[in-house]
Amino acid sequence: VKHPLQNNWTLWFTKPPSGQGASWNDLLKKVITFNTVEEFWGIYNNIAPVSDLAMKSDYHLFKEGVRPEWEDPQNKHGGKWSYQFKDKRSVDINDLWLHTMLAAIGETLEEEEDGEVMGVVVNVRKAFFRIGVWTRTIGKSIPNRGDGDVSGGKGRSVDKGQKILLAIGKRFKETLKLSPSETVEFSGHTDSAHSGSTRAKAKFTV
Ligand code: M7G
Repeated sequence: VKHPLQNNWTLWFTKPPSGQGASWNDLLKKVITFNTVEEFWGIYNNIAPVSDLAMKSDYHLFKEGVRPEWEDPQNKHGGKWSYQFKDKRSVDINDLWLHTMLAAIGETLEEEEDGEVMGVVVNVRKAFFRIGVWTRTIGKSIPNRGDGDVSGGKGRSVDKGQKILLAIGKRFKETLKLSPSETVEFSGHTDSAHSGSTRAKAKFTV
């Protein structure tokens, strides 16, 4: 018997650049799409653990049909919660990434009707590991509908939109087993794209 997931998920991998001139698009590779618990474990048990990945690698686990990049129409007005583990040697990054993936596919990061979570990502960098959760909105208006809409998405009030995002941040922080004195940070993708990096200024923290 196979246990179906609520959504179909696609695993992506960002290859570290070898030499110069490789673009983001050359390096981002789709690995596989799945929709059962059993398939998830089959894949998980057959790919390299995060701790074995080369510097500048990423894994992305996104809902099928959403590319793990700012440019995707479904991410365009979104943002992400993230946390950087700077003490790379003391953190069990494999365990934290596994639990982040399980929270995503098990749909425990949000309420079913929220529809905010697009995917989760882990970045292997020289000075840190970073885990993030991408959201569809930044908790307020999605512009350019031409109707002056100022809702928090899906006809929500801005207040409700921000509450939903904060709740996702809290659950993400729990998933990462962070102490109360540590904070996860939220930033909008537009800021990330402009600064050319995710090290953009945080909009809010939890
Ligand atoms: P990062 O992995 O978000 O953060 O971005 P880092 O600076 O801590 O490593 C690293 C680089 O990857 C960026 O400067 C971009 O060149 C590229 N990059 C990352 N993302 C998530 C995107 C994306 O969504 N679209 C494009 N075009 N490039 C990206």
